[in-house]
Amino acid sequence: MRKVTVTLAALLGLALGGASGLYAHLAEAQAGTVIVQQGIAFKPGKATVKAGGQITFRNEDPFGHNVYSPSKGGIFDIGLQAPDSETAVAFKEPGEYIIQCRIHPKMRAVITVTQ
Ligand SMILES: [Cu+2]
Repeated sequence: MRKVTVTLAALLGLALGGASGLYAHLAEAQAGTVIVQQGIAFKPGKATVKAGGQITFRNEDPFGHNVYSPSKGGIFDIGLQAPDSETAVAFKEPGEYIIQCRIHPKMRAVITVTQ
């Protein structure tokens, strides 16, 4: 199983103050969050992580996927992710990041990074 760590440059963080109360408990419960790529979908489609934390993307489909974010402040692209591989991405800046797959444009998830 291939494991790669990608660190975000995170030049511009979008500080979102409003959602912090709601997601505070979730963030703690989901330390070490995993999002799987399964059935041409990200599952779960939403996740919350504290700033500096990681989300691991694991491909459980029998074909390749990609994970990238076009969101300002969190732009990254892990390239082709082979079946049965996983990639951990660190999110440094608080904000909300859209996650997509270049191979399957309908695949989409939202990562909320809290303080
Ligand atoms: Cu895909």
